[in-house]
Amino acid sequence: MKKILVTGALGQIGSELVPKLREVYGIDNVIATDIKQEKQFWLTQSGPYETLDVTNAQAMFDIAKKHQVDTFIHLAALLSATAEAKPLFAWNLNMGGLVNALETAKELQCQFFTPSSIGAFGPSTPKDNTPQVTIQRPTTMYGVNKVSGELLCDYFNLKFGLDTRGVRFPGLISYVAPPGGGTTDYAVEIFYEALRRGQYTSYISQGTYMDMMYMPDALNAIIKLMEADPTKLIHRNAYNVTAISAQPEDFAAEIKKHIPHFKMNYKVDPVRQAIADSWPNSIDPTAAINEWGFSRNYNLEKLTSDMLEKLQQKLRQDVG
Ligand code: AKB
Repeated sequence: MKKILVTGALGQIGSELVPKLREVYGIDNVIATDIKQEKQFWLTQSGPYETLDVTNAQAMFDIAKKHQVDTFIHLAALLSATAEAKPLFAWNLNMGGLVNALETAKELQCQFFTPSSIGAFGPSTPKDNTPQVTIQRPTTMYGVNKVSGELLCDYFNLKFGLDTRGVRFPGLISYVAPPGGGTTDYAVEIFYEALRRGQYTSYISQGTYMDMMYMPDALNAIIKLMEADPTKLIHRNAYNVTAISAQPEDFAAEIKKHIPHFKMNYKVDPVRQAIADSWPNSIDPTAAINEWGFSRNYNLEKLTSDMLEKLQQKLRQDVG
């Protein structure tokens, strides 16, 4: 990775991945792109930035060529709940953007990364310790996009020799940029509401397990996979990765250790609950561990204390 283009750079992952990549590979070697033009985003001022609608294939190619990139990190996509509300729009954006990104990467012979998700699994997938290779019959538009994306990345690798790599991310927890439109977003909102109001109403019911991961572990996973020896990669698109399997009350109990008066309420949203119910309780990351040394640093306890500390600082700065 010498010159890297990132799409969806102002989203939840991009907002932290771009600064991290700039730290490792140099500010001028990371081209951040996003459909948003707003000047107030600090990322647009802190290094190379281009406005890009990923459904515009020519514009994407022109930007990538202009900056002579050798690595393409394609993050722009709608998350599960939004995709379910606007399925056709989601198909066009998620798949159209991905095809354009793969074509650009092919023309310019770039290394390629795009995230898949636990959403690539469905109700007929084994629920516990879900294997790397298993039944993938998702019942959501997001899941259909993710499985299609995994297959498309495999196709570009097999057919054109493109160096495609990906992971199936669980719910990502972070304090820099909010996720927006996901099913696992409750696991981020709970921290904001715990600090602001001392209580949170969860739209996911008690007893619903899903995989989660703290953002620093997710960023390390992307960089480690992209730096991995290609001859070792058998399951390129995409690797199961996870750090925590938790239900809403596990987060509440952990937060209570820091904020004893914290109170959790439940008002289940049937749409997001149905999506969560169709996903695994926990996935098995053994292939990622064996093939490129995936590891996680944050369990629920460590994540919770770091998240509360960093978010409190952020909220104080926002007020001040
Ligand atoms: C979502 O909830 O849609 C995402 C995901 C697990 O892919 N966070």
